[in-house]
Amino acid sequence: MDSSPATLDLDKGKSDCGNSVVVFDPSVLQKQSNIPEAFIWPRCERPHQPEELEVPVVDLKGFLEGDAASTSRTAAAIRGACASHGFFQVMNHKVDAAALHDALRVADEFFELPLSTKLRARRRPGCTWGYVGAHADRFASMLPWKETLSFAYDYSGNRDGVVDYITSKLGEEFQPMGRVHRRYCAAMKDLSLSIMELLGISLRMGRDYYRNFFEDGSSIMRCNNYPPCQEPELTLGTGPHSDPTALTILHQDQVAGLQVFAEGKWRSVSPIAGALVINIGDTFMALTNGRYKSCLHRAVVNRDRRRRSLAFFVCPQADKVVRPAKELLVGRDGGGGVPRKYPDFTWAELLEFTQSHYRTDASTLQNFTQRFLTYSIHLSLSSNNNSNNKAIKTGMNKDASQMEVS
Ligand SMILES: O=C(O)CCC(=O)C(=O)O
Repeated sequence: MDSSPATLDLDKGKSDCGNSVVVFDPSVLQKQSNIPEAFIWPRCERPHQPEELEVPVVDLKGFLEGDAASTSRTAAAIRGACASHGFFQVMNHKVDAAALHDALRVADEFFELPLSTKLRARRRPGCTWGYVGAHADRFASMLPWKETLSFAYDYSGNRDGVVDYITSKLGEEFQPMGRVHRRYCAAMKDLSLSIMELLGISLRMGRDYYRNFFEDGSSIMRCNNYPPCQEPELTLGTGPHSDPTALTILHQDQVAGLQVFAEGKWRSVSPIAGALVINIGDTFMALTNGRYKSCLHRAVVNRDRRRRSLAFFVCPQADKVVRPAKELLVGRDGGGGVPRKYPDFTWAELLEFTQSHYRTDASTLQNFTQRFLTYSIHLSLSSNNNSNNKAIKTGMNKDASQMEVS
């Protein structure tokens, strides 16, 4: 029985931090009879067969064709799902089937490359983009059984950013892969802005409110590859987390694996051919002052079949201030009585927090809020001597006093 990690020293014997790291090379790992210790999760986190989560499968046809009755039914279904767990599926979304199919195909082609080629795109310390095997560059235990490739997609800037990124890392011969991802991301951008319209209607904010907020955003595309695992009952493909971003559009292949923690239990969200899974992230939860929920989710792996998913994470422009509309802070009696749950923040600040502090989980936004409160109290104490500090510049002192931390 060999349970030692398959290790490989990168860059002449060292990883970026100077240590040897676990390298996620499925062709090596799958030959071992047991998975390495670093991939074994604590008993309480391990997967089991869950019940199915009831998520609405929303038909977007009527909404996209301007049918008012269908739009209000769709908005009502979304409102119910977002207020309870934040997950729903959409069909008839007008994303071309070929774009969906091709994006999974080129992701497969990438993950089938030799490890040394994939590592040309490896994520650099402090960077969000690149190729990562099992997050072994950041963590040493409870590693996920997956490899990922992530890159940015700018909503208003350089159209060719995706192609440029991919070819700059992997070489000019990867242009076709870059073009397929560029087309997929453009389709996801359009869909995300349509969903922002529906979210605006569902919150009675009007269809343009969130569309306008996100239309100059910069989103993140992540391709996930979960190879078959010889001991799937001991590990996870993606650990429990909530998305710090605003909205996620997930294209999962037909292999089940996504689970959501709702009503106190893990429940599965099975793939439906042609449908895309949508979920609310922490940033949108903050924009609604907690009315719409960002929920813990994870992915499990299985013994026989590999699973792939494409996660498109919708983010606001980095410096835009995330703050709930005043209409969402009106109390039942029509007064402004609803306390703020989170501070004003920018996406850049939340991203920095998630990269340098925690694996994101159900408490990320709460911990981030707590840190902001501590920071602003500290700065307000010292502001007598220094009136030009960051807390004052960003308005945090004022907002901290309006917040409720549960
Ligand atoms: O693969 C999945 O089903 C979930 C992926 C996910 O949650 C992520 O990439 O953050």
